Amino acid sequence: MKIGIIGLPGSGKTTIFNALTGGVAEVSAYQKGKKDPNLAVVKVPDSRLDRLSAMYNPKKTTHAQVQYVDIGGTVSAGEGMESSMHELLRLLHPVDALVHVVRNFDRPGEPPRAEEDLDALESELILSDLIILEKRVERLEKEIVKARKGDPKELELLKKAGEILEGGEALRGYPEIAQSQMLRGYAFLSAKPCIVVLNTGDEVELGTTGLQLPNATVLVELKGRLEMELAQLSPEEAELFREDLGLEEPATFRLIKESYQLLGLISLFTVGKDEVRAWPIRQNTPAQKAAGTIHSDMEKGFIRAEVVSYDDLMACGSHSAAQKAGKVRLEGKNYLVQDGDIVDIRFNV
Ligand SMILES: Nc1nc2c(ncn2[C@@H]2O[C@H](COP(=O)(O)OP(=O)(O)OP(=O)(O)O)[C@@H](O)[C@H]2O)c(=O)[nH]1
Ligand SMILES: [Mg+2]
Repeated sequence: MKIGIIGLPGSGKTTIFNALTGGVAEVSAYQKGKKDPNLAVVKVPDSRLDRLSAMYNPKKTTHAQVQYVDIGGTVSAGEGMESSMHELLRLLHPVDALVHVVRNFDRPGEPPRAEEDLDALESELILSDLIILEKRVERLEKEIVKARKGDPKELELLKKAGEILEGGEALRGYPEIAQSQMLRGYAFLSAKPCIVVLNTGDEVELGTTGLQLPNATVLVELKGRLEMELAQLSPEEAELFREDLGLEEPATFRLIKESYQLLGLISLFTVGKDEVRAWPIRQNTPAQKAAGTIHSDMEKGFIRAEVVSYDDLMACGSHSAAQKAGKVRLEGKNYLVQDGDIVDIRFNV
C-alpha cells in the first residue's frame, strides 16, 4: 500500500515526509534539480495495539505499515509541463492514494494562496487524465468500428469519465468509474483517493484558513515544519515540547490514520507471547481470505477463526474472562472480519 505525496514546488512535501518518517530528507531539493523520490515505510499508530501489547507483554509488537513516496518538485503549469507531467505519471502510476500538500505559509514576497494552489494542481490532475483518456477514446472508437475489437462497454465508461473531467471534476467522487476494474489500468490520477494537507505556517492559527475542498477529498491541517522538527527530537524531548505547546499527539498521526482509512484498510490483531501484531486488511474481507494475509497456509487449510472484539476483550480484562462471558466466537470462512477483531486462526495443512 503506497501513498504518493504531491504538491506544487516548495509547498512542503519533503517537510511533511520528514514529519511522517522522522527522517531528514533534504528540503528544497527541487531547486537543486534533485528528482529522485524519497521513499519510506511508516508505522500506523494504534492505541489499541499498545494496550494489547501491555496486556500480553510479547517479545515483539508489530504495527501495520503504510509506504509514502515524496515526489520532488511536482509539475507547475507552463514551460516543460508536458515532460514533467510524463515523469509524474510514471512515478504516480503505482500509488494507491495521494496526499496533496498545499502551502499555507509565507514565502518572501509570496503570501500563501492556498485555494488557488490547490485548484491549480487539482486542475492539472484532471487535465492529465483527460489527455490520456482522449487518446484512448479515439483509438478505441477506430478499433470498434474497423476491426470489431475493443470493448464498447469500456468506451462507454471512458466517455462518461470524459464528461466528468471536462466539467472540471475529479473522477474520485464517482465510484462507478474510480473503482472500475476495466479502467484500472489507466491509473487515472484524479481517480485516486486524496487527502489535502494544508501545511500551515508557525505564525498562523490552525483552523482559521477557509478552503473550498475539491470533490471527495479529506482535509488534514498541520504545521509541517513544526511537526518535522518535533519528529526529529528524541521521544522524551518531543513529549516535553508537546506538553508545552498543548499538543496531544503528533498531527502526523491523524494524517497516517486518515491515509490508512482512505486506502480502505482496517486492522485485525493477532496476540500471543511472541508477538502482538496489527494486520492491514481491506474492509469486508471474509475470514478465510484475511487468514491469507497472516500466512498462506492459514488460508489454504482454514478451518475456523476464533474471534473476540477488542472492546469485549478490554471490557472483560483477559481472554479467559472473555471466554467465560461468552464473548469469544467461532466464525466460519465467510465471516466478514471487523476492525479491531482479535483473531486466532485454526487451520490444518
Ligand atoms: N514557515 C514554514 N516554512 C515551511 C513549512 N514547510 C516547509 N517550509 C519551507 O518551505 C521550503 C520548501 O519546503 P520543502 O519541504 O522542501 O517543499 P517541497 O514541496 O518538498 O519542495 P520541492 O520538492 O522543491 O518541490 C523549505 O525552505 C521549508 O523549510 C512550514 O510549515 N512553515
Ligand atoms: Mg521536496
